[in-house]
Amino acid sequence: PQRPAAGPGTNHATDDPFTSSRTSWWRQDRFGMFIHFGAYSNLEGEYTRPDGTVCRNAEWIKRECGIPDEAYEKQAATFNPSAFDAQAIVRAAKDAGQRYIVITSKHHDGYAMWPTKQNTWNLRDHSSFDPHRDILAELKKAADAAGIKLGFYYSIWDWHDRDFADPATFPRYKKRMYGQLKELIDNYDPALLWFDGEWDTDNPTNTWSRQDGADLQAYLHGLNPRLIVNNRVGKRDVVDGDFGTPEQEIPTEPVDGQLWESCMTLNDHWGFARYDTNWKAPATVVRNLLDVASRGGNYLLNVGPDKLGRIPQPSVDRLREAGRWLGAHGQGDAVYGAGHTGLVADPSWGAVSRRGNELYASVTSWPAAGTPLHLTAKQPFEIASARVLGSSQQVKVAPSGDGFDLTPSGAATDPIASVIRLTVKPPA
Ligand code: FHN
Repeated sequence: PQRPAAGPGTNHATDDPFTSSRTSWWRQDRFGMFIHFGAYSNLEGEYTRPDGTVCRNAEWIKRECGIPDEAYEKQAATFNPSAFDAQAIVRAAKDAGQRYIVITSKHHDGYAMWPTKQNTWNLRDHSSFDPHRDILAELKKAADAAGIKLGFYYSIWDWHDRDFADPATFPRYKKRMYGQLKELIDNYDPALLWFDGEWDTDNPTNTWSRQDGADLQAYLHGLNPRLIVNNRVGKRDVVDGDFGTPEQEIPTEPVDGQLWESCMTLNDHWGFARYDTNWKAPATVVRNLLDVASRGGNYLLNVGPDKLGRIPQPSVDRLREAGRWLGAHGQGDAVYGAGHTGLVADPSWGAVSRRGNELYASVTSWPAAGTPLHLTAKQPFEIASARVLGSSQQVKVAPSGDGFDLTPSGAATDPIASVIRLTVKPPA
């Protein structure tokens, strides 16, 4: 189920997200970890129906496999993520170079991953998990200790709450939703709320309106004026929060004339699916990140913990390799705090980002000796110096046509991508 493309929006925050101090950490950090973890994780992607047929899905398994409420509630009662290790999760994010985390606090199935007082459909009251533990509190403590910002995904669409599906009783649902969001803000102080499930194309009972979105955003900023909120807080064509959320894609142009973050899975699913084998290569992860950063976007890359709460080893391995690249030779400077340049690289060889007076040409297809890489300049640039990170080789910079050519003298420094750092002469 993919959301329709977002339309133009108006930000209802009190300031301009592009320049606000409220969003500055988010605009600098660039790379985050998405975590899809919930009662669906307990099924690990597979459900055997009473007639013996096997149905596969991840976080949509209840709806897509037609699991009756009582059967889903029965399986959720066995959910026991005893191996959930917040420090290991934060370490995996740090090792990947991911500087913020967004975890599902409540997905469409309505199951809350914290001890909410609004209902008993949650990890504290409806599971086999240790009632003395609170995984969101554990993650918040570990994230704070590691200097990682923590945000919560929250689905407006709720398949479990009876009052959601009936427009006549929807206000009762909305009251509980506001109550849950206040619990999350008061008890865990998230830096960001990542809403979802606001769309109504495949959800005819969803009566969430434009005004609902604007009211919710005002309510949230009343609780915490520093909170960052994504564009799925309300109807995408009017109320759009602080940033757009293209999903499983990298848009070539800015989304809705606003900040944006591309969210993607590392394999085929958001939630854990034991049968999933289609993993993105580390090179794909890094190249996507470089592409997104060069356009001034963020990249939110997902992990789906298994039923015990462990991040799958294939995820950990790929993320660690991405982090190795980012940490080598200062190559992360092409991403963190980097953004638009006014230059256009030829996508056949890579991307170019700007960070202050430094330009970073990230080359994913290194040229044969003596072959120039062309950069089209949309504005005049004067290059003071150029060097390949991690190498002593020289780079010849020469004006050429509508921009300039870069001709390195030696070989690439990294099979994933090599970075040529260009120092721009400040304007006279
Ligand atoms: O339906 C959800 C889906 O399960 C997942 O959470 C993604 C992540 O952005 N959002 C919705 C689909 O657009």
